Amino acid sequence: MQTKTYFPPSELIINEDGSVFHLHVRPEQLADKVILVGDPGRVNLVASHFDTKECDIQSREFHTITGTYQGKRITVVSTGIGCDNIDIVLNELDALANIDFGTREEKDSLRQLELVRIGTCGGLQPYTPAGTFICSEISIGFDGLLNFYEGRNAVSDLPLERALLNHLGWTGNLCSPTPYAVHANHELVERIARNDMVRGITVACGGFFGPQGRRLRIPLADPRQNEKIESFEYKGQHITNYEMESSAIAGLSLLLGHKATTVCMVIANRVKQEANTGYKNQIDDLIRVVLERI
Ligand code: R1P
Ligand code: URA
Repeated sequence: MQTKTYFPPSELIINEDGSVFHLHVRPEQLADKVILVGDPGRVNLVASHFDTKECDIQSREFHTITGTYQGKRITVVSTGIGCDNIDIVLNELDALANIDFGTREEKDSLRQLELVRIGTCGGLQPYTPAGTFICSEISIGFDGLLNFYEGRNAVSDLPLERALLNHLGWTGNLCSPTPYAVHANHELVERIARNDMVRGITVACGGFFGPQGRRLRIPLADPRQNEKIESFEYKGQHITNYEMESSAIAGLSLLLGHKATTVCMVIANRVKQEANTGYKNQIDDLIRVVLERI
């Protein structure tokens, strides 16, 4: 008989109240449908549409509310900014679903979560002006997170990674960490994006400025980065947007067996050099669409 893996207290940290270390959520408080947002303030906006609420938990940048929307039980969690936080949120959500907190052993059967990130992004094509909703069919991580996990190559689109690196002509420091390309869950993309969202390739960066080709006072290692990103084409698809979390969400979900995709509203178009700072009301439209379709 196969022995089950035991996860000791140093590896899976459980708080005294039975909640997981960073999120402070207990296993019974997690729904199968999960909406991830960056801004902790956006959690209240999502939950303002809920018909019922069963918990409201705040811990650091992680704000979690579980409730129901038209009969669907949904958890909304904020991740803060960046893929480093996604490593925490995805691993802790999966632990809540798939590890028995009493025995500290993996459960016998997989509980699959459905994860949809609702975020903001920078548009990289003339057809993605401010206000556009973009669904990430593929995410390319410039953040390096997935490189630390076994199986990284098995879940990645290696030919796409190679084609992009050739197109960028990057070597040395610019290739460290190596970019990884991962696909969102196809069924979820079809259900969430339908025919009214732009679908595309999203690049998730390890920063908002230099890594997204924004030059303020520090010159960039590759001043032509965005020009090259915008002109890249692979199997008829283009890179549509920059944000900072979708690659880690798609990659870790593939490794853990969950369904995931990211939808973002464009708040700055890099080609047109325009930004919309009054987007906070408009993102509610995207929230409503996702709540209907999740
Ligand atoms: C940067 O301003 C932040 O906005 C985007 C980026 O991914 C990054 O987190 O997403 P959110 O609006 O979800 O935070
Ligand atoms: N979020 C990003 O990461 N980049 C942008 O340009 C806008 C929002």
